[in-house]
Amino acid sequence: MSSSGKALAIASHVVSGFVGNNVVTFVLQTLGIEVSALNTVQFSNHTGYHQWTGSKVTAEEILQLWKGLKNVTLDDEFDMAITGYVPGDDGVEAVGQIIRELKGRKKALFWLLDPVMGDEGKLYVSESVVPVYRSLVGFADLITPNQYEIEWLTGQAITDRASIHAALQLVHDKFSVPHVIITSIVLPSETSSSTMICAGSSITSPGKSRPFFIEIPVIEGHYRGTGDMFSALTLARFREQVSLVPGLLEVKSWVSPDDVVPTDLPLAKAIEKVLLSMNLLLERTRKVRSERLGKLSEEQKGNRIEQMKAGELRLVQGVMDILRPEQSADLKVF
Ligand code: PLP
Ligand code: PXL
Repeated sequence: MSSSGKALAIASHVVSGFVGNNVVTFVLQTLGIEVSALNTVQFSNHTGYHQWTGSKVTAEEILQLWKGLKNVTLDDEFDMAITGYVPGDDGVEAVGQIIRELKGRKKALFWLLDPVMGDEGKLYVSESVVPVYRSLVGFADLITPNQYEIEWLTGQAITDRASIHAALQLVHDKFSVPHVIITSIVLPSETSSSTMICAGSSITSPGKSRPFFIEIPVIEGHYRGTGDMFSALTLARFREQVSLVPGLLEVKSWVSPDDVVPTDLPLAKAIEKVLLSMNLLLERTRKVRSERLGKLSEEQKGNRIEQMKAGELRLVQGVMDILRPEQSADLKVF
């Protein structure tokens, strides 16, 4: 497989279940990327259960772990970094420091930044995190905000296709980020309730970029860890695409013809594959959830904990959805 290499993954850890680094590690390893996982929280389970034990990792502890890697020269092996949920502004600052050091050492280090801040109108990090992300985003090679997060980052409200376009352009112009994907956009005016939009854009040459849109079916139910799965799949699949281009991870300087049709963009090709995997794995998860809830009494069915347990991503069972989505779609392996 063309995708090999080593990634530093900074995200949360749960003892049981599939969010954060449990997802990122499995997805990247399945697709042939070695992972060093630096955990930003250690909780018993994800917060959707509304109760958990454990603690956040402090910014000092994050930097201490980074220092430990440097002390034994394990820091010079990474050619990718992927970062997700970090709860506080000092933690995000610490992540920024790590990335700056990594990039200072190896210019071609590729950083996928998922600026996890909130969803569906609610912030789930402290508001003080927002300006820190704004100050760091220019170091990223690819960002994967959702609709709510892109609004916080750019100040551009997403209401229609023109505003999606404007937000994508702002990411390139204001922050100089070469690649961006906005996930799970819901536009009542443009999409039916059964679909949502994933919109992306890559800079193709100085001052020019190519946006694209992909409409995807919404799968019934709310699942945790989907953003982590999306960003890990995106890192692996995009790397497969750009590794076909001479210059390998020098994505910032990579130039494609401006007349490339959007569907030929490496980012768009990668995202098509990512969304196929997402669709298969979420459909698998939905089926298991519905079977499990179907076996419960009405009272148990209404219990939040039972609902969360039933809806954990079926990641291990879905390894083929991740590895070979085209074949998995044909085989319908369950
Ligand atoms: N759900 C589905 C079906 C998706 O395809 C994606 C990404 O496109 C997500 C969720 C992830 O979105 P978010 O970053 O809002 O968690
Ligand atoms: O990205 C999802 C996620 C990550 N980390 C923790 C979470 C969740 C979603 O609930 O609780 C700790």
